[in-house]
Amino acid sequence: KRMISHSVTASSLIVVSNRLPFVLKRTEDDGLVRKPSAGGLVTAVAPVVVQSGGLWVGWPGLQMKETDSVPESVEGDVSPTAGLKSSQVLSVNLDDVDYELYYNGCCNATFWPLFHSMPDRAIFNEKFWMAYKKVNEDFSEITLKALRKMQTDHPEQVPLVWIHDYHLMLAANTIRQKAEEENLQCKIGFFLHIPFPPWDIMKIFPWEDMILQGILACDLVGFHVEDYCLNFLDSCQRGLGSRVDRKLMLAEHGGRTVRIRPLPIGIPFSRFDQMAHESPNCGLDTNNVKVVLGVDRLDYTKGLVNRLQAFERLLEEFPEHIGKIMLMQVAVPSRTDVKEYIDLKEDMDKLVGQINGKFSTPTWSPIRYIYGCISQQELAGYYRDADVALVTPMRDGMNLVAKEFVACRIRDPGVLILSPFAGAGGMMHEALLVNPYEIGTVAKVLHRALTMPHDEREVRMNALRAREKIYDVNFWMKSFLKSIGTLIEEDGEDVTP
Ligand code: ADQ
Repeated sequence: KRMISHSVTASSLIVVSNRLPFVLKRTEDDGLVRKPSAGGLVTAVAPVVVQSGGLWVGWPGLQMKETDSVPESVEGDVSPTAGLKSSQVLSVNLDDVDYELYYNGCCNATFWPLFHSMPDRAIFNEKFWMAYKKVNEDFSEITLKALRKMQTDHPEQVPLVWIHDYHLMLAANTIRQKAEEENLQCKIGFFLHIPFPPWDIMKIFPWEDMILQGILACDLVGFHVEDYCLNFLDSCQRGLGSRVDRKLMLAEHGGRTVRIRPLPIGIPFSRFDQMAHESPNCGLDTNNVKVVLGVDRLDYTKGLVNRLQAFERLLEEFPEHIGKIMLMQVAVPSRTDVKEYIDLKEDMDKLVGQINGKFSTPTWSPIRYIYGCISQQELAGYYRDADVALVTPMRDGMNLVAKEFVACRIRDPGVLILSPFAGAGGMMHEALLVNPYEIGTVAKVLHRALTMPHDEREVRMNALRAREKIYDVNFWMKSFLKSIGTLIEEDGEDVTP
C-alpha cells in the first residue's frame, strides 16, 4: 500500500486540452472577459495548475486579435480557475476554416462516432484529417513554448505535459521530437475521455497508424477502464507490430516502454453533496408524481431515442403508472453545426410530441423535456428530488451523470438504472444494469425501479455513494500523477482500497 497526501503538489505541470479551463467572451467595448466553465476536469485540475505555478494550453473559444491578451481573473471570482494568472495561460489561435474542419469535422464527425463503435455514422474526409494534423501541430508548437518557459523558470524540475482527449492524439509525437532536438526535458501523459474501440473498428480509420504512433509518443496513457486499455494494446500490436505486455499493460515503441493504465475518472463528490444540501426545492417532489430523470448532452451515443421508446413501452405494458409518473429529460444542446446532431434534435422533438400526444390527459403529460443548459445548482436539486435516474448510453467513456446522481442522494435513496456500455457500468454494480438496445427489458427494469422497496434502495444507494466518495475526481488526478511519477508524495492518509 502506498501513502498519498491530500494536498496534491505536482512538479511543473503543463495541461494541454482543446478548450482552456474558461471561455473568453468579447465585451461591447471590444475587450475580453473570462467566463468560468464548470466541468469536473476543470474543478479538479485547475487548482493544481494554479498552486503549482503550472501552465494551461488550449483554445480560448473565440478568435483572438493581435492586440488581445488573456484577462486576469476578476475580484470575487470563485471559479476553480480564479487564481490562474494570464501568464499561466497559453492560448492557441485557430481560424474559422481550420476549426470547422478540425473540430466539427475530424473530431466530432469522424473520431467521435468511430471511437464509440458507430462507424456507419463516421465521415472519412482527407481535408478533415489535414486540418486535424495542422491543428495538432499548432498545439504542439505552443506547448513547446510552454516547455521552454518552464525550463527557464524552473530548470531543476522535469515538467509534465498532460494532454487530454481525442482532439489531440497526434500532439505528443511532435512535442517529443522537438523537445529532444532542443534538449528540453519532459514527461508526457495522455488521457482519453472517450472509449478506445476494438482494432476491427480502429482499422477503419485510413490513417490509424499515425494515431497509434501519436499516442505512443507518451510515457503514460490513461483510459477509463481496462477494456479500453486492452483495445489499445491490441491495436498497437496488430496495427504497428509493437511488442505489448497485456498483463503489465506495457507497449514498446521507438525504443521506449509506454505504460497503459485504467484510471477511471470520478466527480467532485463533496461539491455535489454540498450543492444538494443547498439547492432549493425544485418542484419535482410536490405533485405526487414519481419522476424518472434523464440528463445528457444531446448526443446520439447517449441513447435518448431508445430511452423515450422504453418509457413509452412502460406506459403501454404497465398502465398502472399512467398519470403517476413522468420522465423529466434535460438535454444540453451540443455540436449543433454537425448534421447527425441536427437530425437527432428533430427526432427527439417528434418523439416527445408523439408520446405526449398519445398518453396526455387534461391534467398530466408523461414527458417534460428541457432543451437547454441548467445551472449545476439546479441540476443538483433535480438529482436529489427525482425518484429514478435513467442513464442509458449506447456507449460512453465513463458517464458522470450516473455519479453526480448518487452524490446528490442525500434524502430519499433513489434508484440508478445504468447501461453496461458506459464505463461507469463496469464499476457501479449496485445500479440496475440494463442493455439499452433491449427496449422491452428497459421498460421492465424501469417498472422494477419504480416499485423497489425502500430498504433495497437504501442498501444499493449507500454502497454506490460510498464508492464515489472515495474514488472522486481528486483521487483520479492523484492516480494519474502517481502513475507517471510526478506526484510529490508526503505522509498522509492511506487512500488505496
Ligand atoms: P460527456 O460526453 O460530456 O463527457 P458526461 O460524462 O455524462 O458526458 O458529462 C456530462 C456533464 O455535463 C456532466 O457533468 C453533467 O452534469 C453536465 N450536464 C449534462 N446535462 C446538463 C444540462 N442540461 N445542464 C447542465 N449541465 C449538464 C465525456 C465522455 C464521458 C466521460 C467524460 C469525463 O463522453 O464518457 O465521463 O467526458 O471523462
